[in-house]
Amino acid sequence: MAHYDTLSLTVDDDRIAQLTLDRPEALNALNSAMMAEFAAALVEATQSGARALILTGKGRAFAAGADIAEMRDRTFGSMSDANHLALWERLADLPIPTIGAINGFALGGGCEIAMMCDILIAGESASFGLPEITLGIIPGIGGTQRLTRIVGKAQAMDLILTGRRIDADEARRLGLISRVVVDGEVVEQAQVIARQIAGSSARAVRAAKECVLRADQSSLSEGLLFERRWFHSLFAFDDQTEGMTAFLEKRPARFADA
Ligand code: CO8
Repeated sequence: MAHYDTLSLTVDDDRIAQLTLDRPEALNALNSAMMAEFAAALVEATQSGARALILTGKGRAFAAGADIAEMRDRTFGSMSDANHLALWERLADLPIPTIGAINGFALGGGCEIAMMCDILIAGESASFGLPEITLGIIPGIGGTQRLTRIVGKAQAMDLILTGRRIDADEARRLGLISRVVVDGEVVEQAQVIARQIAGSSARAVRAAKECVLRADQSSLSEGLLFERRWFHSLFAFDDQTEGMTAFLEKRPARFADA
């Protein structure tokens, strides 16, 4: 694994990658150096053959948003000319499942990155919010779009226009996250989920992820056709025969590496 200054990347024997944002002194505020390393680490994790990626933060935050100290003196030119921030979006495009393990504050850009994950779980004392409005800006890496799709217009307007923070329970009630777990066990629980996923057919996992994501981007009829085509396609691979034979023979399935 390469050395990174603002984050760490590990891949264990079960091929679970863990990317940990590591600027705890600034509550893992997201700066340019971290964005470049983040994009590089996603490539490295994918190329390592990882079957799932856990994303978390070191210390008492997942990430408290974009680095305000770095951002304060930016201009329209410096932001738009370099299409600043575009690299964060790479997370949403990752082919393998991503699990956000939210261990504390997930605010602003931190909340936006969290929403790019496929599965989101959080510790009891985690908190979420898009407080950009209080800084004279708006969310810039998908917050207005993803939050609205996830929780609907009424809740998204409430959160984005007020900038208020919500706790993990409210986030779960709104459908922003799927599970609340004991503080201190967030990464462990994410690993349990990742191992479950890694034990399934990699092709079926990829198909399922693509189909669910398609629901946001297509009409129902197009999405249903996309799903059916993927469903048919999976019968072209040995994993389908193995999975069904294993069930009938009452033994665990042994799926081939994809
Ligand atoms: N940027 C820079 N430094 C930060 C940030 C931040 N976003 N958040 C916290 N820090 C620093 C603090 O300045 C402080 O540093 P120091 O010890 O040197 O003074 C250290 O982290 C600890 O923070 P606090 O002392 O404030 O800790 P508290 O427990 O009192 O408060 C809070 C924690 C509530 C999380 C508070 O730090 C806070 O409100 N932080 C800012 C949250 C925020 O407004 N986030 C939105 C930023 S804007 C944004 O994300 C734009 C998104 C669009 C682009 C996305 C690009 C990635």
